[in-house]
Amino acid sequence: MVFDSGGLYQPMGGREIVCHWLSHIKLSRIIILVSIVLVIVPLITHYYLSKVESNAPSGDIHRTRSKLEAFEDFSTLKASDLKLRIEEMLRIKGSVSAELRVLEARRQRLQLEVASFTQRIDELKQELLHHQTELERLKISVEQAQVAQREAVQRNTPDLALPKRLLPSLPPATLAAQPRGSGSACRMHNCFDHSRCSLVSGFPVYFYNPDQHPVISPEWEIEGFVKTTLKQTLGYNPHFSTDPNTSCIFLVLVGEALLLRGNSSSTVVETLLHGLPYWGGDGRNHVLLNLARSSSSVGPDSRATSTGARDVFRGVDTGRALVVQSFFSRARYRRGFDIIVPPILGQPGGDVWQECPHLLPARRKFLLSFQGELHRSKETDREDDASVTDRHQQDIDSFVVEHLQGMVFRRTSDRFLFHFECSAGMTSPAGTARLVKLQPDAGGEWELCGTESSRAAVLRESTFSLVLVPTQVDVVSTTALQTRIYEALKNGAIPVLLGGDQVELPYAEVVDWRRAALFLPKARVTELHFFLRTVPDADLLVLRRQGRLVWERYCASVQSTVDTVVALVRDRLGIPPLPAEDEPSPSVFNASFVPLKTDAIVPEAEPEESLGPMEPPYPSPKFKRNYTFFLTQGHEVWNDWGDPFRLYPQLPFDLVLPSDAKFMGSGVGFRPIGRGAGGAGKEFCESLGGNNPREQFTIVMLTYEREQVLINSLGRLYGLPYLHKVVVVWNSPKPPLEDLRWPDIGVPVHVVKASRNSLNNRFLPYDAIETEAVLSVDDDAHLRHDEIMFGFRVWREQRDRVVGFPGRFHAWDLNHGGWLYNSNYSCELSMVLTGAAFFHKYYTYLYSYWLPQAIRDKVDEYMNCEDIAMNFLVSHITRKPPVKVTSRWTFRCPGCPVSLSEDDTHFQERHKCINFFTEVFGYMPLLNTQFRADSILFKTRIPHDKQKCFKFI
Ligand SMILES: *[C@@H]1O[C@H](CO)[C@@H](O)[C@H](O)[C@H]1NC(C)=O
Ligand SMILES: *[C@@H]1O[C@H](CO)[C@@H](O)[C@H](O)[C@H]1NC(C)=O
Ligand SMILES: *[C@@H]1O[C@H](CO)[C@@H](O)[C@H](O)[C@H]1NC(C)=O
Ligand SMILES: *[C@@H]1O[C@H](CO)[C@@H](O)[C@H](O)[C@H]1NC(C)=O
Ligand SMILES: *[C@H]1O[C@H](CO)[C@@H](O)[C@H](O)[C@H]1NC(C)=O
Repeated sequence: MVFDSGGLYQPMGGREIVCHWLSHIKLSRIIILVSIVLVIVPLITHYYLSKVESNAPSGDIHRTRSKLEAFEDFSTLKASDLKLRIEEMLRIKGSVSAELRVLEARRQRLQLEVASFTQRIDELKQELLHHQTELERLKISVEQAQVAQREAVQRNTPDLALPKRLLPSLPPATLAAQPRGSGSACRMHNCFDHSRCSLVSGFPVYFYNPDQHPVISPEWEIEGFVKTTLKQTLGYNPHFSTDPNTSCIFLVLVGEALLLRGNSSSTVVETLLHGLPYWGGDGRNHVLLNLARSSSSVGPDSRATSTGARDVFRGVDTGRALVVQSFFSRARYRRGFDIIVPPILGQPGGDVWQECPHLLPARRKFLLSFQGELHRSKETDREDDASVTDRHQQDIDSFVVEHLQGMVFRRTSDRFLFHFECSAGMTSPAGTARLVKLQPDAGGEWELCGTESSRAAVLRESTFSLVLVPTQVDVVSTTALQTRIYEALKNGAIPVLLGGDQVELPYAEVVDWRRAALFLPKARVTELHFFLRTVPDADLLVLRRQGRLVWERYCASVQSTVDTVVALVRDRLGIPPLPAEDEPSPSVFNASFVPLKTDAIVPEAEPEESLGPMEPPYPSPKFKRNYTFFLTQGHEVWNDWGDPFRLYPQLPFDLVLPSDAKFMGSGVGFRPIGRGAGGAGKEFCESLGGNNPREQFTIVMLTYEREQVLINSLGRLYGLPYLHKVVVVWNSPKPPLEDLRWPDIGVPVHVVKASRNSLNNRFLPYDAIETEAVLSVDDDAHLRHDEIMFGFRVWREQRDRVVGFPGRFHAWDLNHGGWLYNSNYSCELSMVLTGAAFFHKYYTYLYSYWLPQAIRDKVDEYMNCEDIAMNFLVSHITRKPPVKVTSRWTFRCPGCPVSLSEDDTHFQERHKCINFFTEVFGYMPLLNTQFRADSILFKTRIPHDKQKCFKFI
């Protein structure tokens, strides 16, 4: 209410009165009067106006007039009258102000009322908006459900699931004895009984207990270590079976001869072999393991000149059995049938990573090193065709050696270490050097000098390690050669095989050796130095890293050798591996207990936009590529990111279809935006789009005795689109309080009872996780729905990476060297913490079963660093940095113990973790990135009738 004097009171009249009066009264009074008038006039105005208001609408104007007329006589009044008048005026003033107060109160009341109505309107508008969003969402949901229904109706190829393993029921039938030597032409198609190995058999492997069925000459000793270890490790192999009736292949450990005497060994071996209960006349589907073990890992009391495995099968009729060993002559080796393995040199037990040096620096003291001595056996002096060839080869070798020796004296900054004769002085400081005759009957073999540790010392100082293949051309592999390669890989010296074109390396049909070693024909020895100098650091490190991968995965121990042999035969047959095991997820509640529910969810903040449809639960399809994935991605599985020993339900590397496929016959499961026509925000929110079929994600939340924090976090997930399930890992030994009220958020909340309180539980491959996408969040993390949705969409396009919100980096310690963990603001990051990040379920298997145990132990020791370990793992596998996603606000967690993450010991531990993990991996796998994902139309000017992808991000 504006109090305006202009309307009813005439200002002209007022001024006239004053003028008239002035002429009669002295100046001194004038001032008083003026002030009085100045006070009174407005008061009167108030008064009359209030009268006007209260007595409206009629009669009041007249009354106002009469009052005003009284002022006409004002001039004629005496001072005493004036006083009276003033008193009256004051009285009037009093009543006026009283009325004013009332009015003011009323005004305020009305204002309040207006405000409350406005608020109500706003609320209603909000509600309307919410209902519209909800309606919108329901509409989308209905549409999506219809699409899903149509899909289900149209699908004419039902999911295949073979009901039963097809297994043979009898041991191999005994066939009539084959003529001697008929096995020499064996290949898989003519000597292998495929009928025992159905695609769905699961590839059972029977192992003859070497104590019950020893295949060794009575004069030989089988080495206890290999026998015991093999028995143990086979127990860990999932294909291992004790039932010969149903098995596909039969493993036979053939005596590792430590000592060979006499001449009848071949007959003895043959008799023992043919006497095996399931030999079946020709040894079909038998795999004869002859695992070499070099003397250096045998105890000091053992015979100094013990041999590794020689060709124990010389003169033995092995029939149709596959032969697995390190030594093969060209005549005996049946490519694609027999298997070359590295010698067994690993120490029993212990993590293999501890045996490897750091991959860096790229260049070491010596560019190239070689230590060995050419062994010339009497056999090569025989006068026949082979020896003529061998002589020629010996000439070549002499030339090679001469040339190499010349290289040392050339004017070059590169350093070489060549010893072509073993001598006590050079090999080991302790002077215990001795010649290890690994292949006494193989002429032209380059024998190893010194002990394993003295050789390792040299290899660790060498960038490249020269491997001279035997002079003999009729061998495809020798134990000494394989030992050299094994030791070079282990010690990070890249093997350079001079004459590499004439030999075969272990598991060559699956392992791509060209990524781990260099091959040169002997004739190129003159170009060797030039060639090595051209290798840039990046390639050098790739070669070295790949070498270590091959060594760790396929060579390092008895276990890896046996697993690889089994996997290789299985791979040949096209049978898929057995599935990786999920972790059982027992509920924290017993079967009879029904947890209490909260009455109704009051969403903390209304979603202001429709983010996606509400869908019925849709677990990701599993095991769709059992029989094809080894065909299309087998190379990567064996040589890159894969694990050839296990079958995983899905992989982050699964292939994508060409874009047109989804519109031309392969559209099942796809949800193209605008049904393929595309579109901005509105259409975008209706479908997932992208290159992958529809899917949902699982939230995994680790919690420890913070029930209310957890319950609040769960409540905030109400109405989150594409959420399949929430898996809460209950790390506390105490079960949740019985009267704890759990929010009903529209999707199942599965509370898993953890077997112990460990941060590693966050990454267990629980069977309750039925989607590929896993969103790992801290129990106190506060993520908005649009942030989660956007993160999910980004992850769908970066399925092999960690995609999330809080970024951190590893910084170089300028003062002390080594790595520091850093959480400061930075324009570069290398880790995304798993307190709020998406990753593929595949990585939970790798984290739990594949990562060296030392890392999980360190996580348990510090109760810290599990997120760093996960980033290491993923960057190691992919060689890519994680992806940071824009959040609307900086990631925050209100209930977070700020003190904890800023706590000094917490940081100190994280520094230590980073350095320790680097040691385990042998290099720093983390990579830097300056990339952050925003939604496409973020900060883009778009027409008003179009919506952005997200309102705020
Ligand atoms: C693929 O392998 C998995 C795990 O062994 C099995 O559950 C699934 O039924 C198999 N699928 C087909 C089509 O054979
Ligand atoms: C394997 O088959 C044989 C012959 O039918 C039978 O005697 C034997 O009990 C079977 N063994 C097993 C483990 O089933
Ligand atoms: C299940 O748990 C509830 C509460 O913890 C307990 O009262 C009840 O006896 C349990 N029932 C069984 C069968 O263990
Ligand atoms: C983070 O930045 C502050 C201020 O620049 C600095 O004092 C502190 O040392 C930094 N912390 C780390 C871990 O680098
Ligand atoms: C070697 O074989 C011959 C003929 O079979 C036999 O007479 C001789 O005793 C054998 N020598 C040894 C050490 O077994």
